[in-house]
Order: sequence, then C-alpha cells, then structure tokens
Amino acid sequence: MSSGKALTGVEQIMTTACASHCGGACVLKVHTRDGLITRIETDDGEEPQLRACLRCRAYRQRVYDPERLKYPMRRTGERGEGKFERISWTEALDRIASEITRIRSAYGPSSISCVFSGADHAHLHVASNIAGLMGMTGGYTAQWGVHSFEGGLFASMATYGTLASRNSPDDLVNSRLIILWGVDPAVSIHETNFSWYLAQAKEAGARIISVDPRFTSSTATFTDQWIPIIPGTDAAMLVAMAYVIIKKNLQRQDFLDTYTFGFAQFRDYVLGKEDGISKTPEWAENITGVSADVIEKLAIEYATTGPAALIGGIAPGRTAYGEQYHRLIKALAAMTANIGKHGGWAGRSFVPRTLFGAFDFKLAGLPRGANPVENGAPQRPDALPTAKGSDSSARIHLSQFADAILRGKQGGHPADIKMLFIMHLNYLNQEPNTNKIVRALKKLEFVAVAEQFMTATARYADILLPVSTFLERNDIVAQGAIPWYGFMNKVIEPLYESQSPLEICQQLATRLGVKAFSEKTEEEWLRHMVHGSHIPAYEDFKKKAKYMVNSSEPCVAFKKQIEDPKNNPFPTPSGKIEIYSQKLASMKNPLLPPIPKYIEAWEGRNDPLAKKYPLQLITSHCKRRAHSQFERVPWLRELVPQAVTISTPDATARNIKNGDMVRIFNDRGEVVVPALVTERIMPGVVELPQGAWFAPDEQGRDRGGCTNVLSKDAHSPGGAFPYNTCLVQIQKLQ
Ligand SMILES: Nc1nc2c(c(=O)[nH]1)N[C@H]1C(S)=C(S)[C@@H](COP(=O)(O)OP(=O)(O)OC[C@H]3O[C@@H](n4cnc5c(=O)[nH]c(N)nc54)[C@H](O)[C@@H]3O)O[C@H]1N2
Ligand SMILES: Nc1nc2c(c(=O)[nH]1)N[C@H]1C(S)=C(S)[C@@H](COP(=O)(O)OP(=O)(O)OC[C@H]3O[C@@H](n4cnc5c(=O)[nH]c(N)nc54)[C@H](O)[C@@H]3O)O[C@H]1N2
Ligand SMILES: [Mo]
Repeated sequence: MSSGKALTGVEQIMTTACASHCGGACVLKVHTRDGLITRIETDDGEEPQLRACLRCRAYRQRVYDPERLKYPMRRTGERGEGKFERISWTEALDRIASEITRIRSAYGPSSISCVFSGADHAHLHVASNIAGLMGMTGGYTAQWGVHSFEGGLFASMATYGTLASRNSPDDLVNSRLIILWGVDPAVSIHETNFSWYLAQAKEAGARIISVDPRFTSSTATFTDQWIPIIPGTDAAMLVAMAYVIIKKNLQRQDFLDTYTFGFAQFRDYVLGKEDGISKTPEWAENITGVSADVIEKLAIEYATTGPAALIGGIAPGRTAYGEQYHRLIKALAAMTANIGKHGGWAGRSFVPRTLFGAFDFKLAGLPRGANPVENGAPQRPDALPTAKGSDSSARIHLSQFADAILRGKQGGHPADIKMLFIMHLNYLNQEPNTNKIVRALKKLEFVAVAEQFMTATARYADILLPVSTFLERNDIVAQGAIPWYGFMNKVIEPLYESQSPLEICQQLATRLGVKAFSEKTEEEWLRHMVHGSHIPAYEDFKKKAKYMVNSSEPCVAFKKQIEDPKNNPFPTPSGKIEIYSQKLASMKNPLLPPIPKYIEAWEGRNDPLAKKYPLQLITSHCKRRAHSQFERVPWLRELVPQAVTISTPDATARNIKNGDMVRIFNDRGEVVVPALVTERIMPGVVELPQGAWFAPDEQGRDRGGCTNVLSKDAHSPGGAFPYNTCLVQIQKLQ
C-alpha cells in the first residue's frame, strides 16, 4: 500500500468468495504479506471450479485505491459541491439517528426512506438491514422495482405464478438449439461459469443463435448466426414466430392442452381474429428490421429442434413494455413444449441469487418487522407481488423517487420524502434521469450515504460513512450458475476507519433503541445463517470457502409440474401455465393485456420525437465494471475506453470518425465521449455502456459518460426500468 516499506513477513494464502454486483460469485485465493494483499489468484481446486473474472483479479487495486473514503465526514459546502470535513463515528451516527427521529416526528414516518440495491450479493452485510431497522423503529417509505428484470418477474408471476422458473445452465449441454435473445454472458456474466456451460453445449453440437442489436463478444465466440433486431421490438418478432408455428401447425398441441390455459385467445390475437391484423413475418419485418424469411426460419427451427433453450435475456425487457416480451418468451416455450424438461428453458436468463426452479437456498436471515407505513395500505391495482410487500401502494418505484421528492403527495406519490439513507446504491449514477435526481437531492432535508468512494451520489451526502470492502469482513454468498454457497472470508483488517454494513446498522439500532441486530456478533450471525441450511459443517465451510450442493442432475424448472401435473399444479388461478393470465384480465388495463401482445414503445423509431432524436440508445453492462463499481481501477480502465458505439453509416452521415469526441444528447441531458465506429451494431442504434461516473463540466455536459443523464425516469406498466428505451441525437463535438 502506501508505506513503501519492503514486505518481510511470510506469504499467506486465504481462500474466499466474492459476491459482486455483476451477478457472479467466484472463489478467490488471496495472497497476503504483513497483512497486505499482494496478489489475487483464482480457484484451482476441485471441479467445478468457480474461476474469478477480471474484476475480482483486479480487486487489490480497488481495495488500495488512494481515493477510498477513510473517515466519516460532514458536509461543509453546498450539497453536491463535494466539500466535507472529518468527524468521528460517534458524531456521524448520532446525527443520522437524531435526523431519523426528528424528521419522522415532524412529518410522519413515510417522510423517511432508505434506498438500496445489490453492491455485493451477500447475505449479512446488506443495506436492507437499515431499511428493516427503519421499519422496526416506526416505519419508512420503501422502494419497489428490481432494476434488471422487474418485467421478467412480473411476467413470471403472471404466467407461472412463481419466480422460480429457470434451469441451471449446466443443463444447456442437453440442448440441441440455444437462442441467446439479448444475452451476452461473455461480458455481463450472469453467474460464474455460464459461458463455460455454453462452451460445453457448443462442443456437444448445439446450434447457437444470437438475437441482439449488437454483434457481441458472445455472438463472436459462440454463435452460428447473428440476427440483429431493432431494440424494443422483440415482442413483435416473437409474436410473428408464434404465427409461423401456428400456421404450419407445429405447436405441441398435446402440451398446450395439458399444461396451459388460454392458448386459444393468444392464437386469435396472433392470427388477427381479435384486431384484424395478422401477425405475419412480413408484419414483424416492418417493425423489427428482421427479414420475414429469417423470422420464419427461426420459428421453424425452434419448433422442430427439440430440446431447445430460448434464453430470453433481461435487457430486451428493460424497455417501455418489457413484460410483454418476457411473457411471449414463455408462451413460445410452452408452444414448443420446452418447459420442465432437460435441454429446454422456461424463460428467464438470470437468476435472482436464490431462485432455481427445483432448488431453494436456505439461509436464515436477520431481524425484520412489518413496516407500519404499509399497514393497511391497499395493493396497487396493477400489481403482482414479485417480492414481499412490493405490491403495496405505500411504496415508490425506485425510478420514481426523484419525482416523488420533487412533487410529493400533491403530484400523486404516496409520500412527501424529506430524508434518504442511501447505501449500496450509486443512486445518482444508476437511476434514470440523473439531472432530475440532482434537483431532487438538493431539495431533501437530510441525506446520509454509506460508501467506499466519493461517487456522484456521495457528493450529495450531508453525512458520509466509509464502508469496508468484502475482503475486510466475513459474509456468505448463496448464488451461482449451479447451487453452491461461498464463505466470504475476511482477509485483511478494515482500512482506515471504515466499518462494515452490519456494524453501521448495529450502532444505529442501538441509538434508536433496537437490540435485535446486536444480539449476535458477525460470526454468530453467520453461524445462525448456516444453521438449518444445506451446509453440514460451519468450520469446514469457512475453511474451504466453497460448499457445492450435490445434486444428481441439473436443476430443471417445473419438472414436477410436467411429469405429474395432477399432483403438482402451477400456482396460478387455473393451476396451469397461463398464456392467458386471469389475474391480468381482472386488472382491465389495456397496457397489461391478459395475453401477451406487441405494444409499440414510446421513444421508438415511430415516435414523433425520433425526428429530433433519431438514434435509439441502448446501455449494456460493461466487462470492466459491475455497474459503477470498479470504474477507478487502473488495470481495468486500460481494457476499454468509455465510448459510444455507432454504426459506420450513422457515423459517416454525421462526419464522425473513430475516436472523435461526440455529443450525445436529448431533452434530458448531454454526454460527451469518444465514438467507436463499427459494423458490429445495427444502423439507427447506438450503445453506451452503463455505469461510468457522472462528471458534469461547467456547461452541465457530462464528461464521464453516465448513460442515465439521457434515460427517462419512467417504468413499464409492470414495473420494468426502461433503460433500453431512449432516443438521442449524436453530433461531432465542435
Ligand atoms: N461485467 C458485468 N457483468 C454484469 C453486470 C455488470 O455491470 N458488469 N451487471 C449484472 C447485473 S446486476 C445485471 S442486471 C445483468 C444484466 O445482464 P443483461 O441485461 O443481459 O446485460 P446487458 O449487457 O444490458 O444486455 C445484454 C445484451 O442485450 C442486448 N440488448 C439491449 N437491448 C436489447 C433489445 O431491445 N433487444 C434485444 N434483443 N437485445 C437487446 C445488448 O446489446 C446486450 O448485448 O448483468 C450482470 N452482469
Ligand atoms: N442506463 C442504465 N442504467 C442502469 C442499468 C442499465 O442497464 N442501463 N442497469 C441497472 C441495473 S440492472 C442495476 S442492478 C443497477 C445497479 O445500480 P447500483 O446498485 O447503484 O450500482 P453499483 O455500481 O453496484 O452501486 C453500488 C454502490 O455501492 C457502493 N458500496 C457501498 N458499500 C458497499 C459495499 O459494502 N460493497 C460494495 N461492493 N459496494 C458498496 C459502491 O461503491 C457503489 O457505489 O443499475 C441500473 N442502472
Ligand atoms: Mo441488475
């Protein structure tokens, strides 16, 4: 680190696991000398190894980044100006506790809130403990909406009545055809080893196809065919594939009759009996940019090459009506009888850390109580609960907090928010419409942020708390391509004055009169979690850092329901896979129709706004970051510049050459970055990886490349974040 002294001690190696917000969970071997990390290697033990990605291997530079937050701090300048002074932990925590109490008694409990996301997908050091604490001390306004796939979760609840709807990817080796629909697992890793299983499937002879506006690394590595598609139009292509399958009578009618509900209504829509429009491949060609011939061939191939995995990625669902796409993926899987069997795939690509179709992790949790703010609050009329309480009308969608802060109850929101505790969330950078969030944060009475770095969000704190990294504390991760548990061993002492999320919660809880969090130490909580789980011996688990759950075969979602339907109904009103959802029918919302449909997106190519902003911006997840994390790591920065990918014809028309600085703009804001001119993206579409750090210059132009300066703070009717629905214009910087 900084001392520059030669290291004299004996080298030690400790095995640990990461739980990064890239969705991966890898095993690391961390070398230390004299209590300092000297290098990080990866799993080289028993198969299946959980090999670390580039980000984990570079973690040393993240831990020892000289810009780590070192001490608790208090704001001294204007909020957002970034001027702070050092204070003690006692002073910092006293202030937060007293503000919680003051604001709650002045304005009522709904005026305070805690917003958070993943950071590390671990189990003990999580920000939801602070939210739980706020619930236990009188209540708070909670968030709803999962960034990545709320549309997918909604579709899963509507169709299957459960979220546990996927196979483990070691089952892909049983597939003869794999369609990666908006999935780039070589980059956005979707669990450690996903790509490895894909490689095995390829070796076993599977044909692999990618449907994506970009020719991705995964397309280059794994696939036999690339089908570029206009973003946000996937539902139209899927409907047309259903049309081809029905017209050629290739649907598995036996499967549909036995296991599904409402196929006839869907067929009527597809054939045009409902609205007079036959959803032919030619109809879809006009919408999607994919030729009718390609659509027809893909439909036939999917229907006749079993078993086949139509892996519906989550990015195409981060669009204006994202849930329709997700429901259509499931409808097609049902039409081709690819549900509940090896080599098939029931829908979603990405697993929320604990949910497989046929396997459930079991880990005890920390104290939680009911949130008084939600007591008696009615359900939102359009909601399907995708998490406990997520359907409460007292909650605010995470994309809407800025609007709620600015317009409050008068603007139709359930609360007038006066204070935010922000932890495990780079709120300003990662939620849509950054410039609006800036205005909202300025309006609050109090902002507390727990962070590792001086992020854009941290600059807006009144009190800023330094948090340790996962290598400085113990935790458990339960997540992965195949079921396993990782013990996240503490490797070094916390740097500077940083503290763990549990310590922060415990100390705040004590100040607010709650004992529950402090009843156990870190180690006791971890033992409590392991107790009753699949893990037989805590000590052994801790030592090896890896416990693989033995299963005789890959996990297959809905196997029981398909093999023995009489005794295993689906948890839907009909007990079947609901292609026609009775719950959605009862909502009577034309934008959430009971059967899945193509609904044209706002900010698509036909939106009148496209005259002014003709390019569709998509924002992928970048290989050198996990969202905004790792952005400062020098080894990783060397890999790829933050640049906007633009097609050769679009660049030529704007006189833009590779490497030129360009302005990307719309009515919400402006970003200045270099252009990457390539044939690997379809014309009319541009791409800027999400997660780069917001860094506005004097004119308010973001020079960091933060995509959310441009994205709209909306959500789909089912709750999807429409990050990939966004119109922009690009010009060469003069
Ligand atoms: N390295 C790395 N890995 C990560 C993350 C990270 O930040 N960095 N984040 C993790 C998290 S939390 C999540 S939620 C996942 C996200 O995982 P994904 O959503 O799968 O990742 P993306 O890169 O956004 O998108 C995947 C592909 O979808 C394509 N795509 C975008 N819009 C459309 C569309 O409208 N239609 C079609 N057909 N394709 C489209 C993109 O071009 C891209 O190639 O990644 C996880 N993995
Ligand atoms: N335009 C656009 N925006 C997107 C997306 C997109 O596709 N396009 N994707 C969305 C998705 S899917 C997601 S999940 C969100 C993610 O959004 P965020 O969760 O906000 O993204 P992170 O960068 O992971 O932010 C976590 C922050 O917590 C801090 N932190 C504090 N304590 C800890 C700790 O104990 N451990 C760790 N590791 N970090 C800590 C980190 O330094 C970091 O600043 O972004 C969303 N935003
Ligand atoms: Mo995500």
